[in-house]
Parts: sequence; structure tokens; C-alpha cells
Amino acid sequence: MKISKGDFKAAIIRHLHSTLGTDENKANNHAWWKATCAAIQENVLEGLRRTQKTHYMNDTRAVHYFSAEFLMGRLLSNNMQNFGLYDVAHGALKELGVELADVLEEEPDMALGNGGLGRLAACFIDSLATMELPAIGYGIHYEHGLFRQEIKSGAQIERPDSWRDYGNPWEICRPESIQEVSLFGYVETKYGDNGGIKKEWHPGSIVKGVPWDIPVVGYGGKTVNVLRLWQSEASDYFNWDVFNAGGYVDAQRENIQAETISKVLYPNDETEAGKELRLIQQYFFCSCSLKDIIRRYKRAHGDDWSRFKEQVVIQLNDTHPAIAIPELMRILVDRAELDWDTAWDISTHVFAYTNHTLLPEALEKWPARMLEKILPRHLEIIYEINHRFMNEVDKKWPGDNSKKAKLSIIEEGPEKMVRMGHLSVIGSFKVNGVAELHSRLVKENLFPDFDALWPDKLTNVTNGITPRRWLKACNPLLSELVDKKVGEDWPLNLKKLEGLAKHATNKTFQKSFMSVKQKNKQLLADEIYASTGIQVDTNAIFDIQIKRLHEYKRQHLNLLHIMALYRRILENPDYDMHPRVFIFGAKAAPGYKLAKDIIFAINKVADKVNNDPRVGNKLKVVFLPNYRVSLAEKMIPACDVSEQISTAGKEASGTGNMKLALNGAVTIGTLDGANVEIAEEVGEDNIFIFGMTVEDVNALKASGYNPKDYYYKDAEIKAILDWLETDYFTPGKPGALVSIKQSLLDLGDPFFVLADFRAYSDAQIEVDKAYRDKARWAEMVIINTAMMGKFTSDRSIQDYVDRVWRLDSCAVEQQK
Ligand code: 26Y
Repeated sequence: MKISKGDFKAAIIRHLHSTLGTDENKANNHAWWKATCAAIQENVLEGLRRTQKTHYMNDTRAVHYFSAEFLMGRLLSNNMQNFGLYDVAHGALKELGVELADVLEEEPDMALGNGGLGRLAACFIDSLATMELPAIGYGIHYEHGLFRQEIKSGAQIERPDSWRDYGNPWEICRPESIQEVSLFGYVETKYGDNGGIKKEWHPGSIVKGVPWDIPVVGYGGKTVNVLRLWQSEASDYFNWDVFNAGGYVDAQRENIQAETISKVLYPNDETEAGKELRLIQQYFFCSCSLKDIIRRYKRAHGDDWSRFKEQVVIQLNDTHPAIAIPELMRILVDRAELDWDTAWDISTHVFAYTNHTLLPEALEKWPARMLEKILPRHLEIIYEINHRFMNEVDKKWPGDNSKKAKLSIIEEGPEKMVRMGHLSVIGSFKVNGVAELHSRLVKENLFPDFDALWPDKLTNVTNGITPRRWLKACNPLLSELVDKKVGEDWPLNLKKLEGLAKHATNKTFQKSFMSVKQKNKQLLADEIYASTGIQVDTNAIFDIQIKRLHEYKRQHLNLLHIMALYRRILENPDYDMHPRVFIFGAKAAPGYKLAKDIIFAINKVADKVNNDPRVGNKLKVVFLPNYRVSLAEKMIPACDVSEQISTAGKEASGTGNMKLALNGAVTIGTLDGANVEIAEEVGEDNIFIFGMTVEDVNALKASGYNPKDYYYKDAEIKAILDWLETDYFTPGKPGALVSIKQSLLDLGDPFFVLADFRAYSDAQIEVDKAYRDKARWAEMVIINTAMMGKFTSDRSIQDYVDRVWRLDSCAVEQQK
């Protein structure tokens, strides 16, 4: 289905007139954006209709991706690319006197996620649609996505995100598929005539789940799947008695409570807060989604449950949707009246679970008391699952109570806790980690006894990223160059990039490649100037660290090294280094004090360094506010050096590492997460690996790590940490940056920043040397792009299909 520029132009004008009620003369960029979206949406909806019809007619097995987060970013550019309409739209708007680039900037990011886990979900649904796999994403229609970050006097301020304030042109409300969700109340035990017992949950409150569908267009525009997001509303079980008795205000209050459920995305990642509303959010979307799946199944199979596990597979994106396991059991046992064993057999063939973290503070646990109050029947079911599982453990390790305590879903203690990770492993047929190293550590350290019990359950699927967004769309200059060298089908077959490798030492190709990089650096320099007023030299090395702010990701290691360079320059004005611009993007969880302190410190050091005439152009530090998907798309193509410096064993995978390398950045990194596999692909000559390995970290911990040893033995480390205590960076406010020093010296440096500092600094000297050899650097850059084929999310999805989902693709019939 090809659309001409003329037809597209007519469609835009038609929507300006009849959808938006304006015209070509009055329209501002926002109106042009909406009209362009509406014109594209015509194609999207046609594709959606065909896809749904095809899947229905073929009664396909489908994967249901349950995730509390989908970090989609902007959709217009992506949807145009995927329909092959980008150039058509560009030309049509041009003839209307409108710049497509300006129109694209009108779109607010759809930021319904925190970071890696949410963006992974977005890349995965892109690949699923591209690979023509029957799939549906299920999540929450948050009214407010991740907060907008402002920087005031160096400190992070959070402002509400309002992505749908002026209407979202992509989403479609489906009132015909509204679901109702029960909460609170009590469980009644009923004794039947035949001696059997039946449980009946009498909920204390009911809320409505309203589905909003976001179409997900595959590359090539053949399959259009959906992301179905649930919005909470007061149910029609409105308390009319109270209302009629004159309690209008009280009745309204019920309304507001129901709507609170999908109001806002929790901004913490990797720190479990144990908040009641969060549990309600999780149950809310799982319950709606399961009912939706079952409604669809029953339409084809009636009350015959025997084929359910053949038709349905549900992937749990971390434990956030783990409550779906007892919910499905409740539906099967209490509602469908299947016996427990039949229900459990279905359930454990339907769920699979992905683990994204080993950090103890990120592992979800809910107080049993909280579950009892909100979901009393689910707690009973969890106890029953656990009881039966404990019997299984006893068969494997007879009489071993310590094994039972270790494996139990219930953690005993002053407050009984429900371990959602254990529930997920027990209730799933497959469990995967997200990179080779991480999956090994899941087996060896997190779930070793589960691995002994079920040797085939734990597996690996290394993460990936969609090359459509993360190269083709975000880096048009490089894409064009790549097209010419290896052909145009690399977005569907990323291994094709390997064809670049043979040109890595070719002078002409090096020149073209590096001139693209230079142009992308200029674009980012303009962006930096516009948003911070800082002028940067594009001949400098662009050194970028972009990710959520976390101690384990060690932005403060980067900062200490920047301070070391600054100090070296002050001590020796001839200090020999190639000019470098250190660029950061990071949001801190609002309640994470030290993370916010690190952002503040980066900004304060930046102020000083950038305005010190003794430094000149050698060193610049930039903190770009409000890091998000659309900003990442501007930063990544311009990067020379990619900072991936987490403490070994802590970063499950990382995916920014893949995006940066794909766009021709060279990594400086630890042997952590997917860095290990990136190093395997590019070879050790084309990456700067430094610092302790997982084994080194464990050994140092075992021998008793004392960060003060490094402080007293390394004069530079001492000088930098002491510097933080003065008012040098915060004039008139000595001690404003002291919390960082304290965490490193007095609180034991839990992420081994000081232990790795010297190795990091040495590796940075190697980076500097390598960059100065222009030909050598260009070769490294090209090899990095060439060898990223493994990290397409299409490969990840194929691994899931082969190792977990057993799913067939389904060609959608196209318009003639
Ligand atoms: C429990 C709750 C507070 C919570 C909320 C969000 C816990 C964790 C998260 C998010 C975790 C996350 O984003 N993990 C990242 O997943 C990526 C995709 O697999 C990995 O690449 C990355 O290493 C990992 O930190």
C-alpha cells in the first residue's frame, strides 16, 4: 500500500479541517502534528483491523507481555518509518510550508516507565510486531508518566508529566471491553452437601478498568499489534444509597479513590517501597488483563479450558505482575470450578518470568498483612501454593527445614512477608535472566536451590534493542551511509552490519563515517547550548553517561575522575589530554537522597570547571536536564565514549550500552551485564574494559574491604575527597557535597568506587591515547557499529520464541 505525496497532503489538510477544526493558515505546529498523526493513523487502523481479523480467523497462540512499565517515547516518527512514509510525509509537509522536524518536536514522550525495564518492553513489542508474531502488551494507563526533571541551582526538581494534556492522537478507548476489578473485603468458606468446601470472596470495593489501545506498528507496516493499557475509574456500583441520602460529597470521594489507582507511575526503580497503592496498581492491571484474555479465549473455545495453555502464554516483566499467578488460580478454582491440580497444571504452563535485578533492595516482598487486607483470597491461595510446594521440597530434601525456610514463598520474621520472586519461579515454567553473566548469577546466587530442584527452568535471554528506533530513526545520516555499504535491509537483519567491518581500515570510509559523527556532534552541541547555555567544542571527545542515577551505576566514579582531571590541569597547566566534554543525563528517584546529591555535585563541579579560564576548552561538564527517550535519540548518535561503569555483578544487562555502541561509540566499561557480550562481539582491542570482576569483588568483600586503605594510599583520591568537603564548588556553603565523601569513607563504599578508581583513571588515559590516533579510533568506531548485530531485540524475541514461548508467526493478509 503506497501513498503518494499528493494523497498524503490531502489527508493532512482533511484532518486539519474535519478532525481539528482549523485550516492551513491558522494551524500552528501542534495542529500540524495532530493532523499528521491522524493521517498516519488511517494506515495504522487499517493495519490493526487486518491483523486482528487474521489472528482471530487463525485462532493463533499469542504471547501476552505483562509489564507495569512501557517506555514508548514518541510514536509519530516511528510509525511513519515503519510504514515507509517518512519521506512522503516530509515532502508533503514541505509543500505545505511546514518543517517535519518541528512537527515531530511537538509530540510529548509517552514516558510510562522508569528506565531499562520499561524501555525493553517497548523494544520487545516493536520486534514482536515486526516479526509478525501474535502478541499483546498489557500495562497501566498512567495519567502521569515519569516526572519531568528541572534543574534549579544545580538540584533536581520534579514536576508532573502530562503526556495527554491536549489529547493523545494514537490511543483508542475501548469501552466495550471494560472490566471490573474487586478489592478488599473478606472470604467466606461454604460447605457443600458432598463435604467439599468452596471459597467465596466478598469484595469490599469494585473498580472499573477502561482499556486504551495503542497500536504497535511493525517495520514494513504489515502486522499492527496492540498495547492495551488500563485506566481505573469508579465502577457503576456507585453507592447510590449514600448519594440519595444527601451524601453526594462522600459518593464523589469513592470516585476519586478509584481513579487514583492509575494516576501516577511510581518513580522508584530498583528500590522496593512496599506501598499499598503500588500493590493495588499491580493487581488492577493483572486482573483486567487476565479477564480480557479469558474473554477472548472463551469467544473461541467456550467453557472448555483444555486448550487454554496451548493458546496463551504470559510473560511477566519482573515480579511486578506476579500477582497474576494467584489471580489465574482463583479464576480457575473458585470461578471455573476446576480442581486444584488441573488449575495448577494450566497456570504453570502459561506463565514465564523474567528477572531483571539481583539487588536485594529491588526484590519485591509484600507484608502478608497487606495482602490479607487488599486481596484476602489471594493470600489464601498463595499459602496453598506454598504448602504444596513445601511438600515437594520435602521429597527432594527430606526433613531439611533450612532448605524449606530458604525456598518458602513466605519469609518469617517480625513481619511475615510474601516473596514475589519465589512465587514467580514456582508459578512459571521458565525463568530467565537478561544477559549471560546475569543469568549465571541468578542461578548461582539468587535461586540456587530452585535451580537444583528444576534444572531446566532457569535460562538466559540476552536483552536487545530495536535498530529501527535506535539507528534508523535516530541517526539518519549514519543509516544512509550504512544503506550504501550493506544494503537497506539491515533494520530487519542486523547481522548485515558485519559487512561494514571489511571497510574499517579504509581511509575513505573512515572519513565518511567520522564526518557523520562530527555532524551528529554538532547537532548535540546546538542542543546543549539551547538547553544549558554551555558552549562545547565538537573536536573534543564527547563522553556520555546516560541512565537512571544509582550508586551501583557509579556516576560518582565518573565525577571523581572528572575532578581528578580538573585537579591535574590546575596543578599542571600543560597537562596533556585531548579536550573532552563529559555529558550526563540522569533522573534520581525523588526519595533517593544520595542520588540527588550526586546530581547536585555534578552540576556544581560543572559550574566551576566550565567557568575556570585555566581550564579553557580542555574540560567541559554538561548535565542535560530531563533525560528521556526523545533526548536519548539526540545524544546517542553524537557519542564518542560510552560510560558503562557499574560495579561488576550489579547491572543485570544494560541496554544503553548496546544503543551507544551501535551508533559508533566506544565503550569504557566493567565486565558487567551485557558489556561482557559486547566485548566478545567487538573484541578486546575495540573496547576499554577495566576494574574488578565479579570474582574480584567477592574476594575483596570476603577479605574485608576498607575504602580508607585507598584513601590513605592514593594521594589523588584523598585530595579529591577532601576537596568535596571544602566550599570550593559551593562557595559559601562548605560541606554541601560531603554526603558523597561520607558514603565512600564512613558508610563503607558499598559499590567499590574507590577500589576501582585507579583502574578507571588508567583506562581513561588509554581512551585518550586511542582517540588521538585518528585512524585507529575510526577503525574502533566502525567495528563497534559493525559487530552489534547480536543485540537487535529481534534476536532476543527469537530466543524467547525458541526457548520459552514456542510461538508461530502469522502473516497478515495485505491490501492488494
Ligand atoms: C520494585 C520496584 C521499585 C521496581 C521498579 C522498577 C524495581 C525495579 C524496577 C526497574 C528495574 C530495571 O529497569 N532494571 C533494568 O532492566 C533492564 C532491562 O532488562 C536491564 O538492562 C538493566 O540492567 C536493569 O537494571
